[in-house]
Amino acid sequence: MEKKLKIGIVCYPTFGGSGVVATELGKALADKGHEIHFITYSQPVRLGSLRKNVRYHEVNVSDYPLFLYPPYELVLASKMVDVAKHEGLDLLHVHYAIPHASAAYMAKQILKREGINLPVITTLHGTDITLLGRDASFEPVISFAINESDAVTAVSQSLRTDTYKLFGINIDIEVIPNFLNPTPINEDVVKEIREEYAPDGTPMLIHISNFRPVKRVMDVMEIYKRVNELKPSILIMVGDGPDRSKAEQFARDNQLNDVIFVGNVKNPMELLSAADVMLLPSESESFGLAALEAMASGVPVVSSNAGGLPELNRHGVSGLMSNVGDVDEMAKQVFYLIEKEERLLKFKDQARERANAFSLEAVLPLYEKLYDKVLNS
Ligand code: GMT
Repeated sequence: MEKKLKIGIVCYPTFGGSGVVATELGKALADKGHEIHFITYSQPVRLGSLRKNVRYHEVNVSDYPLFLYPPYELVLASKMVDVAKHEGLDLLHVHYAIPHASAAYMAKQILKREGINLPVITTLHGTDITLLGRDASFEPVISFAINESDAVTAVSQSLRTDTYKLFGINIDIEVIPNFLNPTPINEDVVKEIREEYAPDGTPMLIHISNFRPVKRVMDVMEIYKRVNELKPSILIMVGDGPDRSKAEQFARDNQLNDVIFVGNVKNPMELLSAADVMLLPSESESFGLAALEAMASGVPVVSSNAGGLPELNRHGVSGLMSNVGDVDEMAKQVFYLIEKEERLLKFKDQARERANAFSLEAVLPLYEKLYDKVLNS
């Protein structure tokens, strides 16, 4: 793509994978010379210090006593209109159907009245489809917002299939997988982590998530308990969320003294580089960005085979997979990986190699091509 564009990116600015992907996409596009305008309610966690070609527009919802629920979507739509008009956006790329795609629809209609055409691209990430799609109170708005987008992408084939199954969709959904933009690793920090948490070659297992029920963190604990009986190891639990205290209680009740809960970490790449095996037993996972980050750090993944995970994790290559809830099998698989150093090293290399298929170089052109198509249609 030759022409440099002005692109608005709307995402959840939090620790979730969708925010990470949207932020990394924006940063990569800015590096290629496009002008990127992030429109979010707080600065995206992975944005870091502001850089060339990147601007940030905060959406502030005033808390009037009149509102029982502050109307975030309306303020977001107004901000989209304002940025599109005054910055001269060529297109808006929203991540998540609600409220972002529905707010974008409203912004688009307002701009249309003023003679401005603002194409909207919606990227579906998962929970808006796999969880909210089953909820009748959201379904009509999600279907409408998807159908009214100028282009729609899903982060895996599995998510695309689920979207067609759960919603009345009459628009083509293109699969563009998530990607990783590698950040330089500080090897001294990796060494320090290893020395602090897992000295003397003790295997270090890791789990990263938002500790929501869909992540099945209690399965992580059950798997670790079994593995630890076979081979003493360390488990690092990264992130925070509703099931964290339950998992902490389980560790105390079972005297699992080598489970360390580190909370949310802005950039987990050093922690990952120090780890040996990643555990991701999720109930559903449209892609599994945390697994990709692990693989890119040379960490094989023991995961469930839910959703889009089989499109990422290659069984017997980048890691191993089992049915959701089969903690006995997953524990056996972790032990199989850490039992022999030679085997673990082989899996580590293979995980790194598999992650290359999801490099920025491979995926960024797919988004640029889509922008081109939408703008020329
Ligand atoms: O996993 C979550 O609950 C967070 C959610 C998000 O908003 O980031 O993750 C979804 O989008 C990620 C980025 O595309 C995917 O890697 C995750 O698999 C997906 N989560 C689920 O499908 C549960």
